[in-house]
Amino acid sequence: MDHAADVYKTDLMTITRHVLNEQSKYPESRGDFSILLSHIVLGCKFVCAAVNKAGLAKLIGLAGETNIQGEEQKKLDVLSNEVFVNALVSSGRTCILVSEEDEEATFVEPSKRGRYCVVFDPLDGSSNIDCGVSIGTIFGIYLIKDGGEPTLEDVLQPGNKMVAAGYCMYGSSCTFVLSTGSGVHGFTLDPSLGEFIMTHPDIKIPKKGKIYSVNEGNAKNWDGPTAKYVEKCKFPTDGSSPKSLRYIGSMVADVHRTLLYGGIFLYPADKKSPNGKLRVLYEVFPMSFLMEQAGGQAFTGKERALDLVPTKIHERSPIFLGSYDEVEEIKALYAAEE
Ligand code: AHM
Ligand code: MG
Repeated sequence: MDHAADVYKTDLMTITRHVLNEQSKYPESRGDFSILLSHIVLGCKFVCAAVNKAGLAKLIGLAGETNIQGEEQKKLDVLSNEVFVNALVSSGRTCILVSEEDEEATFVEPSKRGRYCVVFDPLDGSSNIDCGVSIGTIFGIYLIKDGGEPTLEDVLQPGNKMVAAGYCMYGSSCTFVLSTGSGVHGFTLDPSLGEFIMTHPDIKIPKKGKIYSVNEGNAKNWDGPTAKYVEKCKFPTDGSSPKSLRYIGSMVADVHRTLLYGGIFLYPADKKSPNGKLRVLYEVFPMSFLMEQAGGQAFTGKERALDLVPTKIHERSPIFLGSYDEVEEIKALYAAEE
């Protein structure tokens, strides 16, 4: 037996190798996607390093600006946004960028333009930075039609038009989860190599789950179906055991757990926020894309989340996503209301 192979895994599936493998299925592919992705991965590695050093480098703190949602922006948000914008523009493969941190979409100058539009939240869950809880980057990718000037219409597309989506979680390890439309794969950063190595091939979400994840502090203002669903989680009427509640308040971490362990994550509408809190383009769509690719479902309370057609780049939507059977229950409760 090969001793080295016994101790070390010697055939490593990096993200680049994985994407190149996938691309080889399409002979017409020009390799642009793997270049784009390598720039996104670079951004994630940078943010991962910055998050790890945040306490030491005194990077945490208010940058004295507010973002377009009127929230206080932390320095790490600003830094992460700059890193991703620079990495994406310099890839030469993008034409439009939509970031949670920028009010307007960025149209890449013609000399650096490519065919991809990237929508992203560079550092989601920033209220968790100060206490060291997991945070993450979320992204979705669209392809513009060949020829023609890019316009905002190219990103105001339903999620079912995305060609890829993913997130990177900066937690106890740095985990990158990606779907290019043929399943969901997870990679973990090996800090000694500086490479993401495939650790979770072909993730499938369990069909049923034992965990629900929601900010119950908003319960007073929930609509009927949400209230009924959560009540059933706690007091099931079919003889099953009550579900456990897990809520980190950091979408990437809550969705990552839901993907691996099953269950449901919900950020519903309420009387104060009739469209919920989470943003369609760079939070709801990428996570819904991943859920469906993993065998789960994503629903807005009205329709399949990926069929929603956004009209504004920072639009919000209620979202229920997770195990197939759990989302089926929510859908039935909304259908009964009609
Ligand atoms: P952010 O983009 O300002 O960080 O807000 C999004 C975050 C999500 O990560 C998380 O799911 C949600 O806000 C939590 O909201 P709440 O504190 O209302 O439960
Ligand atoms: Mg966010």
